[in-house]
Amino acid sequence: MSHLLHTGAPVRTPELVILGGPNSGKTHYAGQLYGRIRRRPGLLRLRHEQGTPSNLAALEEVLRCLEEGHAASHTSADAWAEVLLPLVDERGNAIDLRWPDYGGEQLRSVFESRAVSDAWRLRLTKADGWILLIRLKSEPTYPDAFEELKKSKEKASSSNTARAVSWDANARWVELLQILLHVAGLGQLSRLQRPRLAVLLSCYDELGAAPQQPPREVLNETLPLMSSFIESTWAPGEASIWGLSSLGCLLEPNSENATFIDEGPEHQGWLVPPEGGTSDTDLTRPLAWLVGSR
Ligand SMILES: Nc1nc2c(ncn2[C@@H]2O[C@H](COP(=O)(O)OP(=O)(O)OP(=O)(O)O)[C@@H](O)[C@H]2O)c(=O)[nH]1
Ligand SMILES: [Mg+2]
Repeated sequence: MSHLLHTGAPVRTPELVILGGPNSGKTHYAGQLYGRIRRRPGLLRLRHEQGTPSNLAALEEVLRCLEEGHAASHTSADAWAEVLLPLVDERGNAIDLRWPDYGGEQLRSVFESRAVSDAWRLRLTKADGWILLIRLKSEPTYPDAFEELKKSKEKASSSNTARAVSWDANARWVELLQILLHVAGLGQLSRLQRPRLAVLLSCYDELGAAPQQPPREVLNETLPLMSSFIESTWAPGEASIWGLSSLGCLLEPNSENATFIDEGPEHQGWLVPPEGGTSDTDLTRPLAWLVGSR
């Protein structure tokens, strides 16, 4: 999709959908992206001829919290806010990107009620790229459950009761992705070229994974079923898996982190690219890949 600026230069307007449950890191990634494109540009930066975009109060607020060394607050369950980021890539291509933030409970309730609002259906159908934020540390899995199944009833641990009421994250993500693909009208007979999928393993610092390990391997070790679902659903090269640490460490609402205060949030946070290797401070890389600027 594109429209013309009054200068005659075409501006691309790719649509992205951000998918992440509560506490998955959506708001802090958005705030850190904003700090990067404004103050420490990488592959994507702000288009200054546009002046300061006017609807950025929410992101300014996240950055202000981080400058004071503490976390921003949880986004309320029914909130939906969208900002328009006028960007330019390395080659000088102008891109207008609408970036949404919302309470992650909305995605959870899609799964639980198996119902998708018209607004979500439209977004999913129109999107050129999907971003999936997964905080692996908070994903419940039960790798020992199969072993337990072999034991007699008396010997099996009582934690089986908990398993019976809580879904393994593998099954939950595959089910959710199937619902979303179905709603978006995307069949799974042939592997998908569009929308591109960027899986961001958020709060990657919590996992202690070595940067040289490709994040795909980390996903595969932790959520093997979900990882193979992605590999068999998307065409090779159209899904990529990144390690994302927007903050580099955990901040609480009452933290006073001296490094954030002294050096500024734009100097914190890093990601591990799909191929692994050294970590990179350019948090815009997954977006540049999604919108085809890389
Ligand atoms: N360790 C670590 N913690 C992080 C990072 N990014 C965010 N967090 C923490 O994770 C918590 C949740 O992050 P948010 O960005 O608020 O999550 P959200 O997806 O917007 O959550 P909802 O608003 O509830 O939908 C916050 O307490 C952050 O401090 C990170 O890179 N590393
Ligand atoms: Mg939030």
